Amino acid sequence: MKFIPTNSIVIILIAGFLSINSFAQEGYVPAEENLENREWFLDAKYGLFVHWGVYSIMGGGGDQGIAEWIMERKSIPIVQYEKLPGFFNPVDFDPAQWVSMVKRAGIKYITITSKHHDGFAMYDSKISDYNIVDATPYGKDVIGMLKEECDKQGVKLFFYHSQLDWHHPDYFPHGRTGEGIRDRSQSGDWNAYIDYMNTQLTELLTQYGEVGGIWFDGMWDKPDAEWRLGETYSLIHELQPGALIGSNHHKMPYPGEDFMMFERDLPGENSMGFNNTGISEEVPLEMCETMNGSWGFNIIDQNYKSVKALIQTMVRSAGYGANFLLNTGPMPNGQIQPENVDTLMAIGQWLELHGESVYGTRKGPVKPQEWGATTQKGNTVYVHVLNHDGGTLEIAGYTPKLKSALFFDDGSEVDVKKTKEGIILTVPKEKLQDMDTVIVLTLK
Ligand code: JFZ
Repeated sequence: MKFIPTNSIVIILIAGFLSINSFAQEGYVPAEENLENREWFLDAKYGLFVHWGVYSIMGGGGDQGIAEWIMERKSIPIVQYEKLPGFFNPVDFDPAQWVSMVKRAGIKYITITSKHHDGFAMYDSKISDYNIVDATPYGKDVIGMLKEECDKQGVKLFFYHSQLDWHHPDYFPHGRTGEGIRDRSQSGDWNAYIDYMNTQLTELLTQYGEVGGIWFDGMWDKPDAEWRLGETYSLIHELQPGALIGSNHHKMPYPGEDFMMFERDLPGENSMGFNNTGISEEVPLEMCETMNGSWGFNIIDQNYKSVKALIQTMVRSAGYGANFLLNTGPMPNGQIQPENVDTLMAIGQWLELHGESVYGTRKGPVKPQEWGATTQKGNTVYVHVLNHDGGTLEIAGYTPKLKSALFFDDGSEVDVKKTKEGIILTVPKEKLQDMDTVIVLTLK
C-alpha cells in the first residue's frame, strides 16, 4: 500500500473545498474557437431573448407582474401545474417565420428557454418525461425545430437553462423561492439533481449540433449550495469548446464563464437593486431587457417601452461594449406577440440605416453620459447624441486627433473646437435626429 502523508490528505481536502462555486472551472483556458466566438459575440451586439414555456398558457394569470414565475407566485401545487403541458399545443409555431423576422429585425442570435424554474423541458429530453415531446399534445421538439431553422438562416442559438428547479424532487434542500408550492418533496439527493442537470445539458449540447452557448440562471436561489460548477462548466466546454457560458448570478464572472451579464440594467448601473458588481474587463458583456415588464407572455402587461427607449438603451449598452438581449414572450399558440414584432421591425429599420455605428463596434473612448454614448471601430469613433437639445456639446477628457467629423445621416461636416480639456461639437437643432444623432469621427 502506498503511504500518503497527512499533509497530502490536507491538500486533497483543501482541493475539494476549492472546487466549490467561487473557484468554478479553475485554471480554465478558453479554446481558440471559444475566443473566436467571443469576438463574434462582441460584433453581433444584438440578440433576441425568448421566454417560452407551459406558463405562457396562463398569460400571467391576470397579474401585471407575473409570467414565468406563476407557479411560485400563485403557489400552484406541482400536481396541478403538471396539467399545463396537457394544454400546451402551439399549432401556429412557425420557426421559419420566427427566424426570418429575427433576421429582418437585424438580430444576430436567439437565447431561448430550454428549461425555466418550473422544470419543464422545452426540448426532447430523454432523462425525464417532463418535456414538450412526451407531455404535450403538440409532441414536437420546438427547440430542435428552431435550431434547424437558425442553422439554415445563419442565426446562432443559445439556451437559457435554469439551475433552480421547483419541480424536481432532488432539488433539496430548497432555496429561497418556491416554499409556497406545498407538494414539493421534503427530502432529496442534491447531487442527483446536479447529475440530472448535467445530463440535460449534455443532451442540449449533443442533440442539436453546435450551439452558441448556455445562459445560466437560478444559482441565486441557493447561493451557498455546492453547484459543482467546475464540473458543469468543464462538461460544457469539453462537449463544445466554443460554447459561451454566462450566468445570471449577479456576481463577477467565475472561472469558466465566457461572458458577463446584467439583468435589466446597463453595466455598472444598479437601478434594479441586484446588479451591484463591477464590470468585467476580461470577458464580453451582455445586458438583457424586457419590452414590457414581463419575460414570459403576459396578457395584460401593455406597459411597452417605446422603440426610441429601446434603441437608446441598445446604443448606451454598446457604449459600454455590451450586447443588448431584448426579450419577447411568445404566446401559447407559438406566435410572437404582434406588438413585439412591430417594435422589433422598427428597431430593425433604424439598424438598417445606422447599424454600422453599432454592429462590430467596441466600447467608445468616452463612457456613456447623460447626453449619449460613443462606440468605436478601428479609427472610427461614433458619437451617439441621444439626449441633447442642440447647440454645443462638450466632451471633456477626450482630445482626439481628427481627420474628419461628419453627421452620419447627411454626411455634412460637424464643427469641432478643441479645448484644453476636450472637444466641443456643435450640433445644430435642425441636425438632431429623433432616436440618435450619430456623428462619425475619423481619427488620424
Ligand atoms: C431571472 C428569472 O428569475 C426570470 O424569470 C427571468 O428568466 C430573468 C431573465 O432571470 O430573474 C431573476 C434573477 C435573480 C433574481 C430574481 C429574478 N433574484 O436574485 O432574486
